[in-house]
Amino acid sequence: MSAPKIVFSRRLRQTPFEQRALEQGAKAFTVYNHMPLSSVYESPEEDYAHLCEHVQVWDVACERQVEVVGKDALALVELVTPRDISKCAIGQCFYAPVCDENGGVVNDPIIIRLAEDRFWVSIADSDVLLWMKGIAYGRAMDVSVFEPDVSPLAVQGPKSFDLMADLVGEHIRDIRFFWFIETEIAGTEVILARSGWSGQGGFEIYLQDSSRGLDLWDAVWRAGEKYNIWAGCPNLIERLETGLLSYGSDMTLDNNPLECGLDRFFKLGKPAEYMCREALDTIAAQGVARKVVNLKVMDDKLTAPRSTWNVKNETGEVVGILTSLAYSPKYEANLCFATIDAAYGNQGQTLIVDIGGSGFREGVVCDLKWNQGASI
Ligand code: THG
Repeated sequence: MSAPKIVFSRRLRQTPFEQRALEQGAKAFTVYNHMPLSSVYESPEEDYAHLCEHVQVWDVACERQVEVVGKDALALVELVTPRDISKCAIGQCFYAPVCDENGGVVNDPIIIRLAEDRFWVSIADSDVLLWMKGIAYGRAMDVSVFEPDVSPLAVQGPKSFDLMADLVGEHIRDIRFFWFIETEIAGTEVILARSGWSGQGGFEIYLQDSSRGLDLWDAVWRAGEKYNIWAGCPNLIERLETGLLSYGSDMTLDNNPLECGLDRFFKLGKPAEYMCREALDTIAAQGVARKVVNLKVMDDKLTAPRSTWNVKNETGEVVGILTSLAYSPKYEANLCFATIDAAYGNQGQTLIVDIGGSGFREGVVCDLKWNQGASI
């Protein structure tokens, strides 16, 4: 049976770079913020190997922006996240969970501070625009919340620095991780940030005029030809090696940021008002009931399941579920994210993965760098 196809109708919003992604041979797409996001070009393994050695350009326009501007902009952004946004300088980006009143993770965006009273919330796959517009309206805040004509194009991989230096100038090497500059590429104004959804280093170019998407892509492409540039996309193998959680897969509204380990990006009890304050204080006082962990499964190369696989303890009791999986050539193991009862979530814990009723494999809980602790 051949795989079903995605129909590119008008309802599936078009990206400014989409034509180039298709021309470059994107073989599969997923849908993210109501937009196509490519997921494979050659094969997941070849895309991964190339990303780790060269440079790729990614159409990540689906990482939509929610612009928040006006007198109450900071207050609104503070309200929706436990991270202290008053510490985010103009020119800086903060990775910060957006949480509801129960502490549930609504999204895990990058928050970009463009001015004292102007932010972009660069979202993962959920409708943050509606959430934030609703809160602003309900509280009669003096702020405007809308989706601007902004589309990120990522340039990722070890050779991205040489490429961008050729294209924009040597000064781009001085942009610190999670900071940005304003510049021009292909005659169009862009925000150039040192960020991106891989651990291989690189940049994100925020295009601010969708009619110039192909020109921007082509300028990057031409500068990249001498560095063996490929079209690419967020890669499952690489993001598991790097430990990047994917909203909707590894965490949902049903999870709180403490059990996801996102609390390493903020400290509870910031001065500003935020709507998940009480909920997170209560969870922190009681301790989390479960944990999102890195689980390493040795033996043969497994293929990610469509539905979740159960994770069991030594007596066969279900203690969690596996949410993402990829075979890593670097670690010669299947790397997974799993949500596990807290009692079984410590580094070095061995667990049994029930691979869809067709067998069992032993897994071990690892730290963020896939170390498995002293007990193994
Ligand atoms: N770029 C932009 N927008 C985005 C993403 C992106 N929106 C959706 C999604 N990705 C948001 N999620 C993440 C998750 C992790 C990181 C970036 C975006 C990330 N994390 C690093 C880490 O965990 O080691 C560093 C975080 C830090 O030190 O602050 O890079 O990719 N525009």
